[in-house]
Amino acid sequence: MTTENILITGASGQLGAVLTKALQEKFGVDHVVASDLRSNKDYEGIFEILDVKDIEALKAMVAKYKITQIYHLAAILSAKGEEFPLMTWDINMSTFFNVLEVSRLSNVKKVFFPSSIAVFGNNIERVNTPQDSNLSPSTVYGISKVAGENWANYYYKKYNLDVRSLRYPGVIGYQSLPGGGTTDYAVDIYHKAVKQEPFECFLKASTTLPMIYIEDAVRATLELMDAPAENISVRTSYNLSGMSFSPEEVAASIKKIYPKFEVSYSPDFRQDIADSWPMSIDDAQAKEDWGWKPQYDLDAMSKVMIDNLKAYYNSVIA
Ligand code: AKB
Repeated sequence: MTTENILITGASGQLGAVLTKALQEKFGVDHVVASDLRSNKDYEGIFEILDVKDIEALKAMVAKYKITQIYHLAAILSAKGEEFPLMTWDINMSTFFNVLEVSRLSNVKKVFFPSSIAVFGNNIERVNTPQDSNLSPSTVYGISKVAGENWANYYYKKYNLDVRSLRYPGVIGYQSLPGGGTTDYAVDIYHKAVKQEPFECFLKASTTLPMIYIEDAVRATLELMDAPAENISVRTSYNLSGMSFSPEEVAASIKKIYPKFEVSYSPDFRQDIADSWPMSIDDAQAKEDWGWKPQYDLDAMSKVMIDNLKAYYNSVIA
């Protein structure tokens, strides 16, 4: 019987929804509180409407459920964030400050903070980008993640708060539609293929980016949070990778199943964001510290994405 009580913020988002289910399986449905700004009628378990910008509401939620771990997923992503830069900064930073402050002043023992490949910018090695590369992000989202990483490290050193973090690459999953990320073309392309519709990509065909299948991303998160504290040598954020591919490579993988699938390329403002990010990531430190090892490559991901999206769209049509 666990003594842990888990709070997830942003639980209705792409990663939040899948991570919440994994946490329910690990700790039990009654020990996991999912939260987001709006109600989620499809959710099975404890769900609370929570604006993490409201520190008193967060404090009350932590007390009500005797929370011991917080997974803080609420944030505005890279592409969406560029539409409203100052609002993105305010939301991404004020919510994390509230999580850090409420955690250190209550019985919260562990905090997970999602960082991103968006922390990287130009003037670095873009192939196998090292863990300790210079961080000069080109987006407000990336700036907020660099700041968040350093605040995580500060709260660990000053208050001994066990904050842990991963620099997620593009996360690909079938459970939700794209949510404002530069890598989200790689989610939408599968939906179009299964619906037998042509796909227009907002990046150039050759734009290679680091990616990860959502099950690998969730497993990495749980393995990081489960690792003994003494094994955690990185208190800003760990580089993490599953695979790297370009739009033309994922299109070729899909065409092994849908030979007639048509893809065109019309780069927009998101091309500049993608061009500032790594092409592949060196996650050797994660492998060394807590045994990270991805299980999905591109073709394995394409199969599971297409199988599940076919089942979903068939159920919708039926
Ligand atoms: C985005 O594209 O903004 C996110 C990310 C890479 O952090 N998916």
